[in-house]
Amino acid sequence: MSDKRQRARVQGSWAKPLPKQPRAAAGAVSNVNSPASWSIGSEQKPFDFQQPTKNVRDAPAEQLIDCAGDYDISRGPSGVSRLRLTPGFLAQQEADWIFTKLLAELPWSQKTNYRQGDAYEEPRLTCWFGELPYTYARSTLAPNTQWSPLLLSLREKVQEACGAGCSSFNSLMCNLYRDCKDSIGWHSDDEASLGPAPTIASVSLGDTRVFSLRKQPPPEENGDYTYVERVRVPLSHGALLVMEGATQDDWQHQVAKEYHDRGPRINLTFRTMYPEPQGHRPGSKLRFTANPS
Ligand SMILES: O=C(O)CCC(=O)C(=O)O
Repeated sequence: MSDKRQRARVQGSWAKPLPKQPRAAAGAVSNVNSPASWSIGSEQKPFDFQQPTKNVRDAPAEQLIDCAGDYDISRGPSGVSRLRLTPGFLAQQEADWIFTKLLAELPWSQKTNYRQGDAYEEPRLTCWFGELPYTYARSTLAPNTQWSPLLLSLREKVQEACGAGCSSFNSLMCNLYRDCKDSIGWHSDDEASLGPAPTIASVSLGDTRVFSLRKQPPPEENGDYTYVERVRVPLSHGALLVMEGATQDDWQHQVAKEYHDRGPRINLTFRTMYPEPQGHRPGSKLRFTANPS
């Protein structure tokens, strides 16, 4: 290939010839040292750079949590929001075996939720264990006390790891993300039936998915999440994540869809449920947040 042709080649295709520049009128100044100017056609206009008067606002950088440890992600009037991550909480072979068994044996089904009167199917499969029903997004998972020996021993192991304050997980929400298109939208686990400042312990099995958190914006932001703090926690096969303190009050979380293939993932969230407070509509929130999807 000639040198000229080689230079004209752009990323595997051929460069289009550049449009002809209008010739500068005779006497027109074309000098990099003169004040900045821009042109439309042959017309030249002076351009004065103005320093912006308003402060330009940057969103805070997203924080990545991917190592074992306790992380205080915020501290506010409602208290400390704490995440405790233990990657490899279950050893690889144990996690493989549990994953295969739960995928095959749990009574997975697709829940129908309601938003402003419209029904929609959750983009994942779920099943629920506990003596009490669990209502969220205007639909109820019926009580189910059929804990298998495997689920009971997992609960034991999780409670031991969580220590004091986690000895009474009486309920388990199981989520199955079949592929990269399955997800759970932004929400907080803050139904009144979970009590104030709930501790929630979540075990992940199968393909890694990103668990994201975003801070609740202050009231003056009118529900705008543009500038809030964000945290990203990749949850791998066998990982344990515990959310504590004010995490459900002050943060929302989600597992978003992904645009690359993902294998199935199971998430088990152990919780302590209380009977719905008297006079409360089932599933009502301690404070208002959007429904998960
Ligand atoms: O799949 C996960 O890691 C999160 C599940 C979740 O947010 C929930 O069950 O409320």
